[in-house]
Amino acid sequence: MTQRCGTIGIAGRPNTGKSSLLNRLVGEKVSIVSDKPQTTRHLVTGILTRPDCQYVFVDAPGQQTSAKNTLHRRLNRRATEAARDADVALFVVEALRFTPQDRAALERIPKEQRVIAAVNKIDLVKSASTLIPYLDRLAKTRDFAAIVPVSAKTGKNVPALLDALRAALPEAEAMYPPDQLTDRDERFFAAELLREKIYEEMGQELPYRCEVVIDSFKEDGQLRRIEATILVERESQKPILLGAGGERLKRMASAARKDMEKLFGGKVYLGTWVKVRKAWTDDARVLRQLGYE
Ligand SMILES: Nc1nc2c(ncn2[C@@H]2O[C@H](COP(=O)(O)OP(=O)(O)OP(=O)(O)O)[C@@H](O)[C@H]2O)c(=O)[nH]1
Ligand SMILES: [Mg+2]
Repeated sequence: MTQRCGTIGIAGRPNTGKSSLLNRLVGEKVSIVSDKPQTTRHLVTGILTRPDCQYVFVDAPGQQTSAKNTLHRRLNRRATEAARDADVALFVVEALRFTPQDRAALERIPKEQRVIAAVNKIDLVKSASTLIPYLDRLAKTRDFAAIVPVSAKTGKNVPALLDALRAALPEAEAMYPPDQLTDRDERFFAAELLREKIYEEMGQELPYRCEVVIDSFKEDGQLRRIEATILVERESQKPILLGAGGERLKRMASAARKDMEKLFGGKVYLGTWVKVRKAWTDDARVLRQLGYE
């Protein structure tokens, strides 16, 4: 078989399961997931190498229709670029749902870009007969190269999605060594895993006001010593994040540390601090410092 290799930009509105699907496709957790929308903030590459194809997936933030601050606008720009610059865009929607937000996200993918639709969360569809008219309607919204119903949760139909993606990728030699899983380093995953715990633990609004910065990451024999700061926007958010007697922060840090140990395959010491960086989500200078160009 001919060797294929190319990039796949994952697109869609927030919360459709893009990151979950990426993790399922590559078979490892490379991108953080939560039940809250707008979890992903960075472009994360996940690489799957098969004998006849190397898939280079790029996970991206969900495209938001109501960008309320500078951070949102930066994330939307990232999302647009990821879908545009890839060899093929993978548009992820939730089965039986096609909201105005889905439509807007789809319209942000340039007309000339090749798009494959993944209809995710089919494990939640009770009767298969409802899916067929939905797929028909979806097919009318754009000239998709393929439409594949899948479940990131159960893995159902993921092989069919990989086949469809392979057919859309160019003939090329692999770009990365076969055992490489991602382009991100441990420092990046340390920050992301702690941010994931904030999304899991905290109520609706606070995760969006938080950012994790790794102040230092040192390898000390088998031990990784990591110091992290959680930035919040206001003084009043600090005690909420800390919880009574610092209990809540301790719980989040401990959960993050366990995930890091699993991912890195070694012991981790994690020190965490909370600091106020006033209205950082709307401060272009701070956002630039934090890597949101
Ligand atoms: N039942 C079910 N739930 C899923 C499936 N895929 C994802 N989810 C859930 O959907 C929620 C959102 O998943 P994410 O992977 O974070 O979604 P996302 O599209 O990356 O979200 P953003 O990064 O915010 O744009 C989480 O609660 C997931 O557990 C699926 O196939 N079935
Ligand atoms: Mg995501």
